[in-house]
Amino acid sequence: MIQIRQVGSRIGVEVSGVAVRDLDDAGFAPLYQAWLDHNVLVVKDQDLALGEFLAYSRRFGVVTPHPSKSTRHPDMPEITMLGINKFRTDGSLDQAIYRRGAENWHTDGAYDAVPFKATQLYALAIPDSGGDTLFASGYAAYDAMPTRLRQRLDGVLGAFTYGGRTKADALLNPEDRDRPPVLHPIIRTHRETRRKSLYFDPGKILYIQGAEAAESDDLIEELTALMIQPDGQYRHKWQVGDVVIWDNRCSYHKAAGDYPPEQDRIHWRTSIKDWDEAGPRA
Ligand SMILES: O=C(O)CCC(=O)C(=O)O
Ligand SMILES: [Fe+2]
Repeated sequence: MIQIRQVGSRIGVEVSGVAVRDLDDAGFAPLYQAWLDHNVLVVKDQDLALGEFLAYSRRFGVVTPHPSKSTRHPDMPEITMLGINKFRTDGSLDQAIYRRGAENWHTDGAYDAVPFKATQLYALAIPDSGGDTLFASGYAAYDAMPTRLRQRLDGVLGAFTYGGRTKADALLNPEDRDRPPVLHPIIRTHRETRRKSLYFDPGKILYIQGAEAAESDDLIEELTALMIQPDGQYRHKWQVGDVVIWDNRCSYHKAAGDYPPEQDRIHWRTSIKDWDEAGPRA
């Protein structure tokens, strides 16, 4: 029996009693709707082969290989592996792999002209302690913006790159660094829900277009301070077999990055774009 329950007051929904690999279109529809309504969808107790995870991910959109080529699965470039090859051959810990996603609250793919619609993870190994993923609602962030700030940023674009102002691009191959910035509206209307959210990523933004440098820095600081609303958060404590998908158009996330490094924390990940990639931004 399928059970759907909300796990956070403004973000997060958990589904149990369903095998995602067996779903037909009618069975998938309530999951997709629950995801749109709650930004983060957790499905418990799955047992998936690589191809099954990819097939389930494709129900949400177009699965796109991630620009970090070194962490792609050798047989299936659409699958990124998180937590693999954490230790270098000399035994030292590779922080870029261990702390991937843990430096900042962020949204995935803001450096692309068409950012990722969604990111999905499947948990294969989970440490005894730590290693949670934190989520926060971009709708709650928009709701918290003072009128003055909403008016200032209405219709305004931000410029984003992979490494942002600090050039944190250790996971990219040298030939993939220094890509030109892309522009996205800071206040974004979600194509499917029609709700407004704050589209922002403090680690990837370079500047606010049309603002003087000092004002741009002030705006970035102000948005960074308000993007995470206490009542807009959900913290996911992983279990092996969890499949979690989040909507990068209207939420932020961050790995806690605090687990014992000698223990395994391994996920498969897919990066999903919108169906109409050539069309308007979702
Ligand atoms: O490992 C995690 O908890 C999330 C990492 C992350 O930011 C991502 O997969 O996009
Ligand atoms: Fe991420």
